[in-house]
Amino acid sequence: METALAMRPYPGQRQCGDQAGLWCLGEGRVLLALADGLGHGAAAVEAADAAMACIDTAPGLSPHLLLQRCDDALRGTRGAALSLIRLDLLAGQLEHAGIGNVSALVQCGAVKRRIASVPGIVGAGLPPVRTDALALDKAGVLAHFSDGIDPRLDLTTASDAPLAAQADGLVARYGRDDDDVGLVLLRWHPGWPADLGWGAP
Ligand SMILES: [Mn+2]
Repeated sequence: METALAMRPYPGQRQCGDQAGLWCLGEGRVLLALADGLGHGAAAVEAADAAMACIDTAPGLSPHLLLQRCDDALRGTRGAALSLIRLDLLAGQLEHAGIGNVSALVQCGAVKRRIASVPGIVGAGLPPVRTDALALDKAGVLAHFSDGIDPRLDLTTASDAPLAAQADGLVARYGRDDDDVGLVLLRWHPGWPADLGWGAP
């Protein structure tokens, strides 16, 4: 498994109001989080940081429960869009729950799946949360991104180049210049997760 992160702040800002996190939970389970603080600048950064700090207290909870905890933790902030993806690499499964304009794209061979979030704002009272589940193939790539990225991004060219270079290239090509931009790429290979020493007992 490889990951790469590419963030770009709103023009003129020093900090990016999009924040990403990755937690390795053991036994081949990984949690990815992407938060987009509303607007941009310091208040957006504060909201996105609050989401990451909240998740960090209990990253092993389900995406649904984490959204509820973050909704409480972000009261008093401007609020954020937040997408949570939990991968179980031993079981070959993905679980997602998200609120607001943060989404994901999974590509396994010719199969391409978009994972959308429910409209709303974390910190302003959650709408009904939907959890999506997806079976993962043995090799593929996942992009997790804010609305600072054009959702029509194409991962088919993301094949052999180093993942960090691909992330930078996707931001350059699909990033909007009137918003914070946040993109995480995660790629897994045949033989995973045994090549990480995560093989089933
Ligand atoms: Mn945004």
